[in-house]
Amino acid sequence: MPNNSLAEQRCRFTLATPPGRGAVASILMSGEDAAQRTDRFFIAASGVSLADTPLGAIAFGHWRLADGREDVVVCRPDERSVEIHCHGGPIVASGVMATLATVGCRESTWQDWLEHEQTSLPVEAAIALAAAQTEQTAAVLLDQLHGALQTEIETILELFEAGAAAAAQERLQRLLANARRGRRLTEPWKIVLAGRPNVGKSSLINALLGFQRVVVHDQPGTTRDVVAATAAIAGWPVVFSDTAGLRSTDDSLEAEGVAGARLQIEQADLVVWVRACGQSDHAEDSEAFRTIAADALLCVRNKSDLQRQASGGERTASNEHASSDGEINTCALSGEGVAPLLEAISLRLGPFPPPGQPTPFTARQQNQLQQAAAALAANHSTTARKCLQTLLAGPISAKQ
Ligand SMILES: Nc1nc2c(ncn2[C@@H]2O[C@H](COP(=O)(O)OP(=O)(O)OP(=O)(O)O)[C@@H](O)[C@H]2O)c(=O)[nH]1
Ligand SMILES: [Mg+2]
Repeated sequence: MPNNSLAEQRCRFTLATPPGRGAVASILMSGEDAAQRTDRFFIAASGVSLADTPLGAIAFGHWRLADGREDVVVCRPDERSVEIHCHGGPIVASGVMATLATVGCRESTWQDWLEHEQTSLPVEAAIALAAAQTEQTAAVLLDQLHGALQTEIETILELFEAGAAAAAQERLQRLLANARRGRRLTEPWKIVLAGRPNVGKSSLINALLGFQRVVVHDQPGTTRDVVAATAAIAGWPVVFSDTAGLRSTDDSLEAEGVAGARLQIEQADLVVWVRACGQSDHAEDSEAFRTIAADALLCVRNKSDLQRQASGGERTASNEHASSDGEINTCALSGEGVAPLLEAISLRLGPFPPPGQPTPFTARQQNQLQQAAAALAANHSTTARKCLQTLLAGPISAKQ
């Protein structure tokens, strides 16, 4: 029986190269009898089976597929492992993997391959690093891969052993404070542009992105659905969401868009509240406005060109980039004020962790740290220690 559970435990494989086309695809295999299973399909040009090939030696030959054969290069880095390198078209790699499945090998994702039965900090860092979207986030994750977070948690555990609970708690709190930004290394900040219809939210998103991502029209109520666009600001990954202009309406489609906009506002890390110069909020959207925490709000006055025209082309306090009440004046059409707006957003996102700083970056890590800190505060030092030990190497089921 090819797929019985004993066989599954004995051998697994994963595609180590990214999906899509490439020059070469690499399949990793691990488990007892990996070489013998390979020999069911691998015909070496030398005539020597892989099981009889010395460890580390590279063997060339072909692979017997269900409907043909393909050239491959195989290698046994150690007793339990085999690497198979074949042509990089997805059909060839799938064909090779399909044959492995017929002899009881189980396919894993590359993430599960790394984690196997335990989630550890270096593995989480390797997975996060592979998905890093900017050089800056990659640098911080690389620090964690090199042990910054692990060493800090080991230090905290040593403080426990030495009975220094207060010092341990202080360091735990510092880690938790770092986690707020650390989570954003892997999950982008959510920035929502909101405000009345026709104030220029969509135009401003396009100006911030530097290309025409969303539809702009002189008709109020143009944007109906939430449109998201990813970008990076000062190295932080961000997702901008354009939303429907807030107003009460009898149009059920538009009303749905407005409800969606309100939901986006609730879930945002930062709301860029857009008004047009000279325009005040209506009571109906002031309500949505009031729900936004001060540290999650940035106010913008768009269409500063119209204000300037009205004041005869002169720059006044209300049409300079930053007005006296802290709002940023922009003209989405000319791009004026967009750089100061980006600067203000980047100040809100905050600085990057300095090199080498221990920084938690996953929900699992943050949860374990929170639990450890709460247990310690309640004098449950055994539980606190257990949480930290799980953090260093926990079962996959603890993954969030
Ligand atoms: N003069 C001037 N016009 C602008 C500016 N920004 C946008 N507009 C114009 O204002 C109109 C509305 O722009 P949009 O970007 O579609 O406005 P919106 O807030 O997304 O509108 P809704 O999707 O309906 O809520 C368009 O005709 C834009 O060209 C600006 O800075 N100055
Ligand atoms: Mg719009």
